[in-house]
Amino acid sequence: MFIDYATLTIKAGRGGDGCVSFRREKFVPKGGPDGGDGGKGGDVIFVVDPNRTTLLDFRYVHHFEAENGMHGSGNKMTGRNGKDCIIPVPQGTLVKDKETGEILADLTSIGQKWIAAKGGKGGKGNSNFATSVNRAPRKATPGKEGEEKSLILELKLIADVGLVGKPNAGKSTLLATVTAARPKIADYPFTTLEPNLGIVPLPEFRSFVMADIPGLIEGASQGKGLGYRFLRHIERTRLLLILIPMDSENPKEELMMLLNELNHYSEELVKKPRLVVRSKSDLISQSSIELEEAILSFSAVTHHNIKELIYRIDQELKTIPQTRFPITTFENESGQELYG
Ligand SMILES: Nc1nc2c(ncn2[C@@H]2O[C@H](COP(=O)(O)OP(=O)(O)OP(=O)(O)O)[C@@H](O)[C@H]2O)c(=O)[nH]1
Ligand SMILES: [Mg+2]
Repeated sequence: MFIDYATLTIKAGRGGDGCVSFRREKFVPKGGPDGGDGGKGGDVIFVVDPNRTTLLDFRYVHHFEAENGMHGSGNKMTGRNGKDCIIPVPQGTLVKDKETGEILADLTSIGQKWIAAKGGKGGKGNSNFATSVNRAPRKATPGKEGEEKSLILELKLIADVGLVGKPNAGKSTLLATVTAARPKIADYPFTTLEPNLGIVPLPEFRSFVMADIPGLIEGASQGKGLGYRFLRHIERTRLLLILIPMDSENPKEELMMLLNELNHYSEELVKKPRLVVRSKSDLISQSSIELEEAILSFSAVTHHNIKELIYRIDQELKTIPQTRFPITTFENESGQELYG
């Protein structure tokens, strides 16, 4: 899943009607006109909320309406304005018109507000229409309808964690274990040909995004294998998770090789915060060689230490500032741009 996607319909409030009313006074059968104006209909407003990270909420609620304005009343009372409908969205939400596909808004900064549908104006009460020749106008205007729209929301997911390892290290298996993503998994190298993203759910409605890329081999920076050209997809991740399988013949050398390839690609990549972990802990045996740098071992097959792994990643991410923009763009085989 590269792009989180939702469709919804919104309707702004209708303006309240203007009122036809006349002052009632003793002995004056018809006083002057005193009909008030209708209130304005509420707007539908999108607000970028730092606590949202996905569009999951919109899977369940698809329709949003702002309140109508109240009608005007006698005594020149203006109707109350309708309440706005505020819709919190994650940073990076792109809003498109569902019919035309036109981009209506790109909501990129925290706190940014965008009026998605304007509420209708209130109508005028008859007190507005009195003239010297018509002192008792029966005219008032109705409130205007609020705007109504069908929208598409798209969220460009930016990965927080990038998985790095040799082919067959178990990267895709880990992604499939901890997210709803279903990448291809097989016991041959270069199973993964394209990056995969998944959302790792955390307690309290938090989450982080994990990116799985093709495996890296020695000489990758000279163009060997596939992984190298995908490294740019993890350039903007906040944390690298380096997987060294438990059955590696020389874990230390394997780690050095991976770091070397990262370094060849860019110094920034090798300087990026990282956690080194051992995958396939179920394969631990007499011949398994220790790796000092590794903080833990886990198995995607037996689920040994999976919770602990997620916890450690989450703790680490909490220490790394969130730099969500600019965005990395993924490209799939057909050259179509996907976001990551
Ligand atoms: N025993 C064991 N096998 C695992 C584990 N995780 C993955 N595997 C197996 O290792 C093989 C490779 O797994 P993948 O997840 O495809 O490896 P990858 O790192 O994504 O490989 P590439 O996409 O080629 O880079 C598959 O046969 C998996 O079933 C594990 O925790 N324990
Ligand atoms: Mg893979």
